[in-house]
Amino acid sequence: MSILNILEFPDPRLRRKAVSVELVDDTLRLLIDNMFETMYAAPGIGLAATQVDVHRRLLVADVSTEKDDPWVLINPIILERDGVEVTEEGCLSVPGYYESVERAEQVRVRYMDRNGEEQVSKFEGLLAICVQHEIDHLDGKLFVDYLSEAKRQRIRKRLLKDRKYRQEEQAAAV
Ligand code: GNR
Ligand code: NI
Repeated sequence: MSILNILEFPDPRLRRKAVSVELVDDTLRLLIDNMFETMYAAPGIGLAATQVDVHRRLLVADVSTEKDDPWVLINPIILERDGVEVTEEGCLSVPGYYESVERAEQVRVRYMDRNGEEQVSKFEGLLAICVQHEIDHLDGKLFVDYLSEAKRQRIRKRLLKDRKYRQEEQAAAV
């Protein structure tokens, strides 16, 4: 297995809209396994294919403390939303920033599992928040899009500055 590179805001590739998965085969399952390894290593509670520069409608998640409850959602569609909840969200593609985002409290989702079987599940709690956050990624949307323009620009500038600094450090170390 391998750890994949995670794209960071404001990378324009995070804005691409992912296309449906046509075939659930061993090649896709290898990608799924690599996405889990990448998510657990980060560490994060979810990861969308878009974040690893694969523009297919696929996400993985595990919000359990023991990291023993892996979920794979292929071609997810939200059928129903219930309630409203505000959560402090973070994102592996926006490292170091946490902000309040309003989402549905519960979602009913149709998707395919890793065997290509159609499923419908109802999600609640942190998993419901995570699934909505990941589906946003598949549509090219980030949690910073729910913030004010001023806040988003501030985060964008700081991340670009951090990255420039890291690159200079790396260049100096050679
Ligand atoms: O690791 C993550 N934590 C998190 C916390 C609150 C709401 C959403 C998330 S998802 C995030 C991992 C990630 O960036 N997935 O796209
Ligand atoms: Ni994210």
